[in-house]
Amino acid sequence: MEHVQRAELWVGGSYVTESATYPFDLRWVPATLGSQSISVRTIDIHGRSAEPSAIQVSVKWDSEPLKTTLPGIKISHLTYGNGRWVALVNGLLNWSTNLTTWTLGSGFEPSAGSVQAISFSGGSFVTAESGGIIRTSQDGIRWTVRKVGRETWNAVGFFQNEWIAVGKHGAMAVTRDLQNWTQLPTLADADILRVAASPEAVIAITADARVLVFAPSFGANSWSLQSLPQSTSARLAVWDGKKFVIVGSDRMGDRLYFSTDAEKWTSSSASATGDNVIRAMETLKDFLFMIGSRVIYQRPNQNWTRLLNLVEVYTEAAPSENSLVLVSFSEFENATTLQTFHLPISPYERWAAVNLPPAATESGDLDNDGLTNFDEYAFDRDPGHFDAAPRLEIKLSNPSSVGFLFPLASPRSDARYWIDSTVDFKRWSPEMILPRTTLDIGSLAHRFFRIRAERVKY
Ligand SMILES: [Ca+2]
Ligand SMILES: [Ca+2]
Repeated sequence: MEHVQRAELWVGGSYVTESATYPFDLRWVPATLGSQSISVRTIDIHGRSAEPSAIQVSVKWDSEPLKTTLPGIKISHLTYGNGRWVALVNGLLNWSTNLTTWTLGSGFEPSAGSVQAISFSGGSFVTAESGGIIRTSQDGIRWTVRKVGRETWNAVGFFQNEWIAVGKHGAMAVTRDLQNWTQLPTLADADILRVAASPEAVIAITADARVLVFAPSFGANSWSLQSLPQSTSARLAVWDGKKFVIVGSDRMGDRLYFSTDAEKWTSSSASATGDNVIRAMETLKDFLFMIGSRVIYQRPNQNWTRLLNLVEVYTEAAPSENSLVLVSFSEFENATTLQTFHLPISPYERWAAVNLPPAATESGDLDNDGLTNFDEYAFDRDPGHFDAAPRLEIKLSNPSSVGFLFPLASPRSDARYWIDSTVDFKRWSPEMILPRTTLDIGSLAHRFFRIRAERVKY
């Protein structure tokens, strides 16, 4: 075999794609999970083909959680930023790039306070510690220690170029440079546990279920104080990209509070998510995750969806670029378990979350242009605007074969593009899958072609 001209990829005995350009980059999006056989057929310039034996691969769902157990170490306060993980490992600040190998950071004095929280905010790692200690680092490796007052700091947030520290007995302090801190007058005597910020407002929650709200639109540097109805305590708060979410609890269990403007709040029992007790709450790319006895997530404007049931007790969660890591520590086994999984969405779902109203389905046609919502995605059209159907251009290369020009600059990775043919516009037969572009039509007098997109779920 000499001078390979093109290579074809076959999966499970079916043609998938081909390439005629060295080094023959062949891509395939699996449509089903489990074991599959893959083979590559090469064709040389004389039309002779060769096919080495097939290989077996196992296809797993992208979101299948990866679990790691690290014996002998206790990891807590896991945080991600600047391409690095930072956490308290056996009580000391460590960093890691792979969650498995941990290295001690510098600038940690054992005599300093006990760490209550580590956050990555405003481009810096910031700790909140007892004894008024706040430690900062750009890279998560070298730390600078500062003493800000005497109270225990519980959390640090970032809002409009300012870091805000909150702590015991209503302590609050702000800074613009992480060096010079200004302590604010105390508004609540209870412990302030968490702080969360939207583009317009910042909220801080107290252990006795009150919410401190600061918004520049309220006027001069003023905070307002509200009470969360029904709850006797509050402990978690986030901004999920669209709304503030607070987890509090009443005698019946946990309650969730929602507000887009930090003024008007609605609430529901946490059991609406399928879990009575929420141990951790995180956001990642406008997705809101609740971790209790299971992992539940909510897409923007959509209902709760269960992702997985948990066997271990996971007490915290940390988001990185596209994945969420859950952390569990067992005193009994003296080991930390980490579970990692990627965002449970396909490229189509990500597009739909931005471009379609919540109730729209992939087979719906919002703008009545004959293209389904999925077609609009697959052919890069506007789901809210009447569009022309995708044009399939044909070139005749020789009397017995026809070539097609793919009508898109780049195909979607979770769409499969079919060329169908008909002679009578009544019965269509599938002919081949793009990006294969040449079809042998033999001596048939005439035929019509269309292009069709099919969703590949993974
Ligand atoms: Ca449409
Ligand atoms: Ca359209």
